[in-house]
Amino acid sequence: MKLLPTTPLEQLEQRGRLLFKKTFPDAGEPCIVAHAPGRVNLIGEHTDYNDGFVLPLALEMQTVVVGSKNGKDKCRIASEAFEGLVEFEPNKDLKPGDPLWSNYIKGVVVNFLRNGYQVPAFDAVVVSEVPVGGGVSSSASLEVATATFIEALGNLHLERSKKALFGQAAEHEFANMPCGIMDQLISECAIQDCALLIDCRSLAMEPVEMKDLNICILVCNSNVKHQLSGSEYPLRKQQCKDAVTVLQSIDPKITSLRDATMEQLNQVKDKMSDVAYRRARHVISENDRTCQAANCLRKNQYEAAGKLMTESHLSLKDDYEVSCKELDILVDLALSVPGVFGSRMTGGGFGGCTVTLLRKDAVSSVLDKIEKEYEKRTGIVATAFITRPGSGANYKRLV
Ligand code: GAF
Repeated sequence: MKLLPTTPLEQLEQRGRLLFKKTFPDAGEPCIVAHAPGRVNLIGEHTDYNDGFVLPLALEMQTVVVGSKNGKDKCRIASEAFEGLVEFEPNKDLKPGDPLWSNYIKGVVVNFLRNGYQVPAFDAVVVSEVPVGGGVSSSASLEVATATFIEALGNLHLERSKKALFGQAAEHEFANMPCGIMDQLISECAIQDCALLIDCRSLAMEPVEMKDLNICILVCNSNVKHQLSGSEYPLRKQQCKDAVTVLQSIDPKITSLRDATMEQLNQVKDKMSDVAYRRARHVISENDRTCQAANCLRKNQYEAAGKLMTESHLSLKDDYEVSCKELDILVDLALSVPGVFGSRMTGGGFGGCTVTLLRKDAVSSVLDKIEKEYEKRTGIVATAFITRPGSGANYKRLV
C-alpha cells in the first residue's frame, strides 16, 4: 500500500490561481491567497465540548482560498471539487442552503458581520487537499481559511482564537454540527513541529515539540463514514450533560465533566444511567490520559504515550461507543506490528481515520499488513498518509 502524497502549498496556490482566472476571466489577478490545514488529534477525543484537554496537530494537507474584492454587491465562489458558481449577497440575511460546501463560507461571513466587521463582496475559489469526510477536519480548514481570507481582505487583525470561534459558530449554525473548538483552534493556531495541548475551557495552548525524525505519525483512512455520525454526536453531548447534572448533587461547582474526578463519578454511579456513567468515565479518564500523553511526548517517552493512545481507543470503543468495526480493525492491524507504540481512532468517530504513533522503520510493515488484511476483512480499501506537525492558517498578498 502506497502512502498518499502531500501536495506542496505552492502547488495548491497555483491550482487556485489558475481556477480563479478560469472562473472569473474578467477579474484580473487574484489579490490574496489564504490557507488553513486539516488536523489529526493524537489524543483527547470528545473532551473539547466537555471543557477538557486535547492534543491535536495540524496536517501538512491544506485548504486554500484564493480571491479578491470584486466591487459588486454579490460574492461569487467556486470550488475545485464541485461544479458550479455560487453567488450570495454578504449583507443580506444569509441562510444555509445548497450547495452544502458553500455553507462553511457563508457561515463565516455571517459571523464576521455579526461581530461588527465589514465584509466586502469578493470573488474566490477553494482548492483543498484535506480528505472530505475523513474525520481530519476538512470543514474546519475551509472555515479557518475563509476567515483568514476575509481578515486579509479587510486588513483586519483578529485574535487567533476569535477566528476559530467564528469557524465553530459557522459549523453550528450553517452545518448543523454542534462541534467543540478543537478543530478550528488547531487549524488556526498550530505551530510547525509541535502538537498543541489545548485547554478547551481557557483556550490556553502549550506546544509539545515533536521533532524526532525517527518517529512517525501515520494516518489511515478507513474510507467509511457511517450514517450514525450526525445524530450520535449531539446525543453524546447530552449524555455528558446528564452526567454533570447528577454530579452537581454532590458538588454544585461541577459545571462540566472537566471538573469531576473519577472518585466523584463513582460516588454517584447508582444515581445515573449506565450509559451516562460510561460516557463520563470516558471523558474523565481521557482528560487524564491526554495530559499524561503530553508529558510523555515532551520526554520522548513514546512507548508510554502510545500506550495511552491505545487505551484511549478502547475507552472510545467500549465506554463512549463511537468507534466502528473498520476503525477497530485498523487499530488492531497496526498494533500487531513491532515498532508501533500506539494506535487509535481520531476525530468524531463512526468511520474516518486512525492515528498511529510508530517508529519510522515500522511504517512499511504496517502498510503491508493493512493492505493484506483490511480489504479482506471489510471489503473496503484503506488509504494512508504520514504527516509532520504542520503550521496554522496564514495568508499572502499576491499583488
Ligand atoms: C469532531 C468535532 F468537530 C470536534 O469538536 C471534537 O469534538 C471531535 O469530533 C471529537 O473529539 O471532530
